[in-house]
Amino acid sequence: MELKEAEFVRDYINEIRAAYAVELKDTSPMEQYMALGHLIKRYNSENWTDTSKSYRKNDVKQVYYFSIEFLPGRLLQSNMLNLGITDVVKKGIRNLGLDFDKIVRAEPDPGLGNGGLGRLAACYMDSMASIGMAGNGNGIRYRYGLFKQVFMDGYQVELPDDWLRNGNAWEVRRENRACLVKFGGHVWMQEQPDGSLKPVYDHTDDVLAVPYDTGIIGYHNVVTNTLRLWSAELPPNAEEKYYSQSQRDNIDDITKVLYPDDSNEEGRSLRLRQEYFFSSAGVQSIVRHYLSGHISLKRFAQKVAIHINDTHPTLVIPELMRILMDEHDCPWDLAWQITTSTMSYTNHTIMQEALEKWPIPMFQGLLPRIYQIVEEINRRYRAAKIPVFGEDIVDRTAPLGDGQVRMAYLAVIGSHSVNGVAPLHTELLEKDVLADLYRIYPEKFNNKTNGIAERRWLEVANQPLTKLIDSKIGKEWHFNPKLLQELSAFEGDTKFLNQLVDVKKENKQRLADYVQSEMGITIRTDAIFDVQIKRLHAYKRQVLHMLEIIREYLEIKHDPKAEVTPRVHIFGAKAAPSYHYAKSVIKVINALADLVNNDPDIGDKLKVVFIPNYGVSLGELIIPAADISEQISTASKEASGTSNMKLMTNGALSLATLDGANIDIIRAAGKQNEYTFGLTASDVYGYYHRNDYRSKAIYDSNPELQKVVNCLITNMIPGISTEGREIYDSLLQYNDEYFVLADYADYVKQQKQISQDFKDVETWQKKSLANIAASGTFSADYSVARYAEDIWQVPYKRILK
Ligand code: H53
Repeated sequence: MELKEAEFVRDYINEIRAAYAVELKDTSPMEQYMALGHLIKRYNSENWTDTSKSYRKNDVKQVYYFSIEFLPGRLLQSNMLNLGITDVVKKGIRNLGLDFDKIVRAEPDPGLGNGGLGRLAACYMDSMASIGMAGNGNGIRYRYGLFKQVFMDGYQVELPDDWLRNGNAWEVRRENRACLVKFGGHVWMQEQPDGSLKPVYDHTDDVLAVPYDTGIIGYHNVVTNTLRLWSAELPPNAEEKYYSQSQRDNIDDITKVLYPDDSNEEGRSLRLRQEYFFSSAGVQSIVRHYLSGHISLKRFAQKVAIHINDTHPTLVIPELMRILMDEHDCPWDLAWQITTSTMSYTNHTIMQEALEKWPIPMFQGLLPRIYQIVEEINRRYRAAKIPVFGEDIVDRTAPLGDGQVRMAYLAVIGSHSVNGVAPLHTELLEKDVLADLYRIYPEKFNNKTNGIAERRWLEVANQPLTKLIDSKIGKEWHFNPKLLQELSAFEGDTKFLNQLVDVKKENKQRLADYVQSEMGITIRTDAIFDVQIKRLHAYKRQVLHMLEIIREYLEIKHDPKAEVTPRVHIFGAKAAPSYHYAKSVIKVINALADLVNNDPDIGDKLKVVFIPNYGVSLGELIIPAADISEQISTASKEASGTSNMKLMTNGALSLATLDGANIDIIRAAGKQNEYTFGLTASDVYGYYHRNDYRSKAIYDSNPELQKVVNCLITNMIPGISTEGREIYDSLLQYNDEYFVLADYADYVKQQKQISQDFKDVETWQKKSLANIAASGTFSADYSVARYAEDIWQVPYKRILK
């Protein structure tokens, strides 16, 4: 948008006065931020209204991306960027004598997700708007986001994330679009005058779902889509009907807090209520919107695509069936045809414990009508498939089985498309996790490799690098990230390579300043910044990284005078509050950090920093500073990974197993520009099939490994007698479920190679450049374009080269 500095300054001062009735000089950074947010929202309001109007006028097919998590990150800078007003606003703010960085930091980072899944949903929202596609988000407005992590005595402590305390500048509450979501009660069949039966749903517990909309601003294209998050409230007739305190609490609880675990579905009834709540509210509002512009539901699937992000929103399937049949008198077959043509599903994990299953009695009690529909889906599925495929395979894949509602199977059966998120992951779905369903519906399966919002992770997070890239290849890559490839022409340009070194140094300094001021640890910027940022989980193997740190420590202790390449090991990771083992790993890494960082023999050769409260905002600080990107999951377990892509685009070299999208990154940037190691997915499956993995044998045959692992139980690291033993036992007594010891030697070899290679600045920088240049294909712009073409069948405007 066009904005003059003088106009901005005038508007901003007025905004501050109107909102706070004080002079600018007396406002806090929070007030300055809120006023700026409101002003930018107002500047963009016409785009938002016009976008909705034009979708309606042109009867454009809409995509609704249902996700129980969205992790958008702070919106101020990315909205300014996408509107093209960054320079003007920054200048205006500076000339008013305010500190722009402080204003940026005053914005709470909405923690409405746990990790990769929620961040992916947010990246996709950005890209859908940016390529000019009618894509809306649908989720939950949690009053408390993911807990704030602090460390006390090295242990993780969780504090509530009261992110709405000062209000939310970007959202619009739309009470007039609220709808009722019904739980519990009874269903009975009432005979109609024509003799047919119609379900009547009685004595329900009703919850009012109120939408809060946030405009998702496209990149330089006047498009603004909508992210709709639902909040649970008392129904409007609350005064007339008596609600006990516990009923009120039950309603309040639904959208109170995000479940802080993304890898272990505990099957709690509150979680199921959350899932039905936003699925039902979302589908109701979609049908209502559709019917405001169409007379018949017959063409619904031509105008609406609903996407199920992981299994959590799977109930959109029976919910749409319910609305079509019970509220619009659709016969089953037509309703089913409309529903399956509308729905598509992405699977994000092969981990069994993350595949949702609900006990039937709980499900039926909470959602009696929805259960009837699921039962009928189940009955018809069995009736249709048993004659063709036999009873065994149909038993194994039916939506109901073993006394449970199996959400992933329901999602596959009720959708026209099922995709994994990286080629290896999709292959494993087809061959293993969903192999039976793949046999029955091979045509539904496809791969859509994940992507990232390139602009946030470069243009917002790494402005120095962005400027440097622009100076070399212009700005067209902002619209077509694959054009970053043009950078490879400068591989031999020593001056440019040196400039890249300077940029990295500047970013490392920024992170070092943060670490100094927040943690009191001094780190040197000429050290290798070796970064592992992701949820704490056994399969992501922070333990392997930890063993390497112990090894490096022992090596320096053994010969303090020997020359080493200095290193800083940087971790960011939250553990689910109930994940005991993950919390022990945090404690041990923190204890190790204390030991290493304070040992005079070590000095600044080796440092370990576990930065608390990792999230999108910290990612923006850490990622641009990284030299090494640790992507060391047990092969087959990480469906895709996306931090691998963000780190790559910021010039980090991957130290990676052949897992998830690492494989594609390695292929894109060239094997010689990454460090790969370890078992492959088929090696891992080989061990499973033969059942012959013996971690103890590996331990017994490697004296160095013994020394390292033994440090967990020898008191060398103070204060971890319980936690060290727990990890030690997991590796040896419980046979090392994630093959840490199997990969240890190969991993160490690559770490040693890295220490060697880092000394050759020019060669290193060439590798870094190769990563940046090849990273464009991992832009979410291309991913959503492929979803649009292959799955959703919706148009988009940007021409992607
Ligand atoms: O989803 C990411 C993947 C990543 C995978 C992650 C994920 C969650 O964050 C939560 C639940 C779940 O089933 C999967 O672990 O590999 O990159 C986005 O696809």
